[in-house]
Amino acid sequence: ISVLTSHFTHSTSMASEKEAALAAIPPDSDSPTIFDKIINKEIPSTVVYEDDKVLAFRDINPQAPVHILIIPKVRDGLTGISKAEERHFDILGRLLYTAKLVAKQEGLAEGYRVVINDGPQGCQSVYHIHVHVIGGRQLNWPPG
Ligand code: TR5
Repeated sequence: ISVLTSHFTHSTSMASEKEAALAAIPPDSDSPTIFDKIINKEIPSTVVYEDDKVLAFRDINPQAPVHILIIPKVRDGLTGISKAEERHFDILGRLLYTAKLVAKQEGLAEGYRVVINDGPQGCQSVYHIHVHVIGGRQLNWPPG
């Protein structure tokens, strides 16, 4: 165990993200997540956009100068994009449209990336659907 602990302590951020994703609540779980506390303002976050349906706030572990998460205020079973149903059409459209609004607000005129990670292999670590808006530097493709 101590060897493993030591390994993880000295692992790269990529490995620790993978570790967090693997340790996260399983994809079929409907348990509350940390984002419920952010929505309820029980935990502080830096909100950059909010309306009655969505909340956008700065990622606590930014991967670029601009890294924002956009989430629905009501999860309604949308733990991830793989759980999308027809009833989610409106909120899914609103999440993507908000990505555009936020990117413009952040001045990302040269481009940016919109990402939804799904499941363990997608490195999803929080099972409340969220759209990442990442920009402010040259991004690489393909991702890791
Ligand atoms: O890996 P996925 O796609 O699931 O993305 C989850 C994101 O949530 C990661 O980029 C984390 O850095 C981010 N995250 C996790 C927490 C958190 C956060 N962003 C803002 N504020 C946060 N708090 C207060 N707590 C977290 N655990």
